[in-house]
Amino acid sequence: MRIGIEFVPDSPVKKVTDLTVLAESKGFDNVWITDHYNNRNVYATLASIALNTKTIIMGTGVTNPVLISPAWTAAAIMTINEMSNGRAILGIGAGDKATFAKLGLGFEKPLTRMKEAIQTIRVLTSGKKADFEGTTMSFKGAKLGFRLRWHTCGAKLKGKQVKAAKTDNPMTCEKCGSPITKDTIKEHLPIYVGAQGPKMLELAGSVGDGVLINASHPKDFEYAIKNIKAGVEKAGRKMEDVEVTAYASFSADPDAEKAKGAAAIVVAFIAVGSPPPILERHGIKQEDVNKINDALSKGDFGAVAKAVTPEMMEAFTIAGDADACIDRIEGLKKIGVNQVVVGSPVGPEKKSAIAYIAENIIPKVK
Ligand code: F42
Repeated sequence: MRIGIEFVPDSPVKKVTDLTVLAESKGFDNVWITDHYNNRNVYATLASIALNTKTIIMGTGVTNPVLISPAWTAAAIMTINEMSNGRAILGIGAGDKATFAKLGLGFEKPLTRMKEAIQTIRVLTSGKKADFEGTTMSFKGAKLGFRLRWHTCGAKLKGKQVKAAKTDNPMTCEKCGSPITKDTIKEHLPIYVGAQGPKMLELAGSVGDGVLINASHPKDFEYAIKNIKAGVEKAGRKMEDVEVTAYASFSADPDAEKAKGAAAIVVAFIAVGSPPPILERHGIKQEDVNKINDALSKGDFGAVAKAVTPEMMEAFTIAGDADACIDRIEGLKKIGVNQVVVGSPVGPEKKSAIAYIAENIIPKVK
């Protein structure tokens, strides 16, 4: 089980970077930075993180192929990959329909667009030319002007070292002292698919190195894994090829009620954004969700928090003291989740929650 953390860059890059440095020092494996046009830019944030950390794996969590061309995305994520010495992951999803409407952008064929974008990004990030006529996009000989390859020890490789690896006379790595062979060269950029719907989950199973599922409850992951498996089988792959990641709302504190209180507003937003089948899956009444909508329309956040029911808390967040969070993570592990991302709000206060999670949860679930 890997443990990641999500940050929303709605505060200055320096603050998000400092929190990531803290998370890295406390043993978190991954950091995921959300991408919304109205926040600090995701790649500027990742660039700062790349230069200020040493081991943590970093990803967009998630960008989209509507607002940003896959060619631009390929160059941006490979720049972060270069700056971080091969620690970048591209997280990509269909995008936020509500914000696209504000930007005058459409949301046609989101699944097809994702499929074509991933195909293009794979070609471009492996240094090849994209010549592609799709339904939602087309490329006529686009190619990145740089190509990155590393030795498994993390050393960046030069063209002559890569060339020699293909011969019987490989060169020795200056960093680790072992030979650079074609089996020890790392080039592949991992792509994780943000997915909720059945077809998107299936696509993630067919083409993703991982899948980021915005959910917190085992029932949602049972459903998701069934669909991911269908994609894995169609593509002749294995489930081990896809890292199933719970991109969960999370709030931990020694005082369980305080932890739950901090998560209430996040849970309210998830509840109002959830389609009827998800509400039904968790036994949540539409009339209870309507009460949140009423309070939201009046801007009364006190009433919003009060309108959140215990069923909503159970369904949409992992919140409580360490024992409660460990129980939930162990449950997710049993059904096939490989990474849990500690998402918003993390806890009543981010820095102390990171320390609390690192000391009391991470050692028990790893
Ligand atoms: N969105 C953001 O904008 N920013 C973020 O930082 C962000 C983070 C994030 C993290 C994890 C995660 O899982 C999602 C995240 N999202 C974020 C949301 C993400 O961008 C998507 O909005 C979200 O995942 C919802 O997408 P979905 O997987 O439910 O897919 C939607 C688009 C959907 O309708 N899927 C259908 C399905 O069954 O999966 C497929 C629809 C389909 O088949 N469409 C056809 C096609 O060709 O595209 C066309 C059908 C027709 O009738 O034309």
